Amino acid sequence: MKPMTLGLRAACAALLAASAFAGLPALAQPAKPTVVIVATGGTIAGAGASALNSATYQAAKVPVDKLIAGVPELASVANVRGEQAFQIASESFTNDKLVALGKRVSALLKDSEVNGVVVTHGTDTLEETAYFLNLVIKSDKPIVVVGSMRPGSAMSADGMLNLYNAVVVAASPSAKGKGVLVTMADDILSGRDAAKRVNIKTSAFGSQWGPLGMVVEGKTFWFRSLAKRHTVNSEFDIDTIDALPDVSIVYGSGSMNMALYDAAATPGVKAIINAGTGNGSVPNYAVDKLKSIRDKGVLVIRSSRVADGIVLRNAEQPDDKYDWVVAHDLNPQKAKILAAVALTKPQTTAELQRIFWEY
Ligand code: DAS
Repeated sequence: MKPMTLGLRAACAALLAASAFAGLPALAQPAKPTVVIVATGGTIAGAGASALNSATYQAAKVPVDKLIAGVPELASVANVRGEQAFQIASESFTNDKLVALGKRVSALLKDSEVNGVVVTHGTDTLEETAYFLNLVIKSDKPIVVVGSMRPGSAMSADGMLNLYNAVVVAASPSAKGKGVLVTMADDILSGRDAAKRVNIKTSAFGSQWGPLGMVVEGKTFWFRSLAKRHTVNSEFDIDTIDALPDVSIVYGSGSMNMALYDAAATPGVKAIINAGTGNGSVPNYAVDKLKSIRDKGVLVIRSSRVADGIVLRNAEQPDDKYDWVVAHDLNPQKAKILAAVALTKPQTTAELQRIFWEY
């Protein structure tokens, strides 16, 4: 009998191996994580008349199930299901919608079957919602807020990949405990300091402190973590918040009209964010107005209209003397969110200043 050739021997070995496993159950594939997409509207759900309409379109038109169907690759990343919380352009977000969204996200993350949540959102106030959730959701599971600068109907639309990246991050165990995240244009930003820095490009979002990481071809790469308190380390809890107090922003410039402050400090307003020039400066002719507002029990918080930097306490303005608070590195809209969340409980000026330094 002719000796078996190498090839025949290999074929027999393969057959033996296959038959040996034939009786065993197929190697169990790890269960895919479950990610819930909570849709609120925005450009990522927008529709324009033609592929050339990258900036002329209607936001908040496409329902969440169509968004998911538009990115079939999501199915390889996670078991994905969608909910339509709202269908609005995000400039129309209100405090009651923020609270309702926060409560829904919190409830979803309490479900042991849910590994992460993605919130699709307009880009105009995405930074406020992301920071709000970062302050009040008591979970270390990934929460990713995502939008797009072009509608899905436009040439080179950015929404599909932004959404895919958001689901990848929300499904990633490595994203746990990092606070609320924002995935835009391949960056993974912290919800705390992500901001819309350009109002018409796909590279619109950034942070003066840089991204936390990147997501590329379905993989996450991390380079730093947030140094501030958030989510499970926050003293604030959406489950104990039913409404947010009114906080106004007054935008600083040369030759300001003092009536703006009167209009901002209407009854019920708990704090005014002064978006001052430079390092949060207050014109000499406005100091008495702000002191009188403070005397009425309204808190005065100095932020800056300048995008980057930190507003220093007692630098050009005697904050101790006037009993004012500084917003640290927070832009005026983020300062408004933090002040509103903080003032769901009574705060002394010193307590509020601590909160602005810790969050
Ligand atoms: N109006 C904008 C919004 O809904 C559109 C967008 O960029 O998402 O925030």
